[in-house]
Amino acid sequence: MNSETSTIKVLQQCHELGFDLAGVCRAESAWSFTRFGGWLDSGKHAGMSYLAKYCDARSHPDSVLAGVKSLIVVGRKKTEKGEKRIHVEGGTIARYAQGRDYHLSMREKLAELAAFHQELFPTAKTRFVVDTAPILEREYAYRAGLGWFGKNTMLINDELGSDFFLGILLSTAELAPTKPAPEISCCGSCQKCVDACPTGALNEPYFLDAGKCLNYWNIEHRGKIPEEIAGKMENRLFGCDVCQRICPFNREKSELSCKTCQPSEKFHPDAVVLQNSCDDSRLIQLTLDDITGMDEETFQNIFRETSILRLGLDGLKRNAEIVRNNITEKSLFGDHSVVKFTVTIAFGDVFPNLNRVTGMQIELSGQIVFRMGAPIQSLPERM
Ligand code: B12
Ligand code: SF4
Ligand code: SF4
Repeated sequence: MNSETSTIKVLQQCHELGFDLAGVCRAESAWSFTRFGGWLDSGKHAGMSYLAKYCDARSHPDSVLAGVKSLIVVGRKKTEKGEKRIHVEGGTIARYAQGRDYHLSMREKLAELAAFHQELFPTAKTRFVVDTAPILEREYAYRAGLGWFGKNTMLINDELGSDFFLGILLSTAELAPTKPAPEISCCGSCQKCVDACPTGALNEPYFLDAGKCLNYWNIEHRGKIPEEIAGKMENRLFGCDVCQRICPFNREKSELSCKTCQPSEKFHPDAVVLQNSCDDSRLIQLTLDDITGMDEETFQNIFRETSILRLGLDGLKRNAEIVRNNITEKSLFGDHSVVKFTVTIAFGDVFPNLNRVTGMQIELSGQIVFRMGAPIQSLPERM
């Protein structure tokens, strides 16, 4: 069998296994490795030290599988039908985490793909990865033709938008490559995601500053979340979807698996909030109080096989407390925009617990900066 025929057979199998996207690229050095190094050097990886630790390994997929020749890159949409889903009243959960952990479903499908591949190439060595190995997945997904890079750093597919996950089957067999997307980015003059990000994490488009990204803080970070970040979480209990929900490539294409589930306009339209009327029998409804009072056994039972399990009960309780505080403040001071001021004194920052002055009202969850002698002026976002 020649390499073109092998590629066609593998892609057909990907389709049969239920992957929404699939392509093949050669296992060559990552051209965006220098770019990745620059991102690390500027400290944009925040506390994700594992990215720096295994930095060099990302220069070539050989570090993941010795002798690798081809990468079969697959993409799978978030599937929710029939899955357990969790709804927390008052708090939003990023769309990707509302059902079963995608690592599990992707790995199951990739194992089947690997078995099929082994039948085609009995002597080939393979390994599959989903986030679990030092490989620049989005670059190889671009090279295999699955999509292009958005200013929000997501890999975007013209048809599917960015609501899909990536997985890679590495193989020592030689397969003919598919073509990359015609454009490296199709954002053009749009910068909705950059403008909508609540923390300015995308101020340098195409590079995400994880030290400002709410996804990093309320999912990856362990320990206390700084006050200025906590305030910006508003009602986001787990993750943040703003830069994806605002994207025209998702807005027009995304569909809700449950017709009674509508995007919530109450706080933020970024995450899909399930309504009480949702008739899904596998829907688990919780309140913020349920979470703050939860014991470990209940946590394990409810969140088993979800992405939230990895955060742990302490992390989830931390987020629930923050959301509850944010909600309380919001209902105390109404929904109007606040004007922020800075007052400065020579002795450095004081009142670390005060953040915003709203006319005569003071919100208690932020910071005011005082510096001697300077007139009161507008306070730019301090992050
Ligand atoms: C660390 C990490 C994070 C970090 C940092 C994210 C980031 N943007 O860097 C945090 C915790 C914030 C995060 C959040 C999310 N993540 Co994440 N994450 C990763 C992980 C493990 C590594 C990414 C990484 O190396 N980042 C460093 C930057 C510099 O690299 P990069 O974004 O991949 O881009 C490289 C190339 O693709 C290329 N490139 C990228 N853009 C452009 C643009 C141009 C013009 C050019 C020339 C090149 C180029 O150059 C870059 C440097 O080498 C990958 C899995 C993996 N192993 O790749 C998943 C991954 C990127 N995450 C994913 C997802 C789904 C998410 C979330 C949606 C989940 C959520 N709601 O919490 C959010 C999305 C936030 C966002 N806007 O990115 C998916 C993305 C799928 C997709 N369609 O793009 C991945 C691929 C996991 C997977 N297997 O599906 N994530
Ligand atoms: S996930 Fe939220 S905080 Fe992070 S870059 Fe996107 S909009 Fe900004
Ligand atoms: S919102 Fe606009 S700029 Fe951002 S990724 Fe989507 S198309 Fe690109």
